[in-house]
Amino acid sequence: MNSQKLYQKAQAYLPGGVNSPVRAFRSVGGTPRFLIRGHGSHVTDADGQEYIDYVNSWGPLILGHAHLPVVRAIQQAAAAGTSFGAPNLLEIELAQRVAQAFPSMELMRFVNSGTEATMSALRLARGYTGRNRILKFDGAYHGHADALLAQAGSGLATFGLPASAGVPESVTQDTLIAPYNDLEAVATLFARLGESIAAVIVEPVAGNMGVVPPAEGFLPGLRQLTSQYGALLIFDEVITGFRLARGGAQELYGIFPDLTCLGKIVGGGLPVGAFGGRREIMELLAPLGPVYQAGTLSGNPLAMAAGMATLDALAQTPQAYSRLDELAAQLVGGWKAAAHDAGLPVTINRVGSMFTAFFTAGPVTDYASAKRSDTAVYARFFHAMLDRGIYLAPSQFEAAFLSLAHSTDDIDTTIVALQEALQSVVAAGGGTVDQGGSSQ
Ligand code: HOZ
Repeated sequence: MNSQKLYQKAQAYLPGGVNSPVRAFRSVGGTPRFLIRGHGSHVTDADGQEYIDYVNSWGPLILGHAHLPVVRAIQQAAAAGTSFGAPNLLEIELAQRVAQAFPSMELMRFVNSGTEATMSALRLARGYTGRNRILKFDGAYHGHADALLAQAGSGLATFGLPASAGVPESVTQDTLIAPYNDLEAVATLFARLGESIAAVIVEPVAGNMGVVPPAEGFLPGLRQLTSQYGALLIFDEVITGFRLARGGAQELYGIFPDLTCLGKIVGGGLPVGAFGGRREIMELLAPLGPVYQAGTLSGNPLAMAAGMATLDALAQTPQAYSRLDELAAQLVGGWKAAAHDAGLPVTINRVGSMFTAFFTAGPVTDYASAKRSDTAVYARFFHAMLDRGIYLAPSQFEAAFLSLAHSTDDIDTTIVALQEALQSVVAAGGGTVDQGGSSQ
């Protein structure tokens, strides 16, 4: 198998053979597929096997793979120079489009990844408020900046402990952790420590513990508490921005943060992040203010061109979001029916075109309930789907994404595969692969 050979070769040069851990299939077992081509809703691996793709590069490819106008825009930009490290025209054009979709982002800065966006937004929030503490939610993932690689210790809503080797306790001690959707825990923390909290950072729809929607009142409650205590509300819309609606989750739920972090779709599949918000906050950023942040490839013309072409194609696609929603509803409906027929307890959380099927009776409302999913069953299911030409995330704790390139035929084919795969999982008596936990 070519993927097998490539995986062996990769391990000679890259730790674990990969450049990002979840790709190594450790939580589902087996050999990661080396993907050599993507077209529309399909990807092809090094063995010539084709798959219907529900990973979509973890979300950016809302138009599908190698969408022609995006490819052309990148080619055209590349021919004019790949990087200047100087102001260029395209960054203004993309910023204008983002500001139109996200009115809360009065000023913004482009960076190269979601990690950079969240890390920089937190620095800015600390600079603006003159406070050190930040609050994040258990199981939420905002990239791999040290302060955000924190996990809860024992007890409710405690100070963060390092979630990775190499992260000093001195960095995570200012990170407070509360369970997602637990407004009471957040209120308790604010009552105790509110004067020292710079910001609450939240995925308005959690996407990195699997998909978990915000409970009724959760986002308004966060907005109210942060305003009351003079802390900033930061929405990490790296996944949800331009995915759930043109204006992201903030448009969908009508709750507007002080700062927003974007990535993925805004770069059209090239490496981009962005953070932005109220003018008076953003004006603290260098060169206007004292909060430092910089990058040679920030505002890179290729990435800006890919982002612009993607946002333009989205804007020109009639009913883009209702079409995505309908396709996703059709797929999830078939998935639920197939799980019911197979007699497997499955809870599917879906918001628009992002969703996760958890192997538990549910409900899944936070990280603790997400972790009740039988991940060994997920591993068997994942491989049963892969064998049938369906490429899902190689981890239970991720989202599946649809693109506008997916067709109703793709959905029908996937539902047939789901029926067979779920039956085969039941016939095999559940899962056998030992799990290593969440794979962010
Ligand atoms: N951080 C991504 C999962 N939420 C995975 C990135 C990747 O492996 O490409």
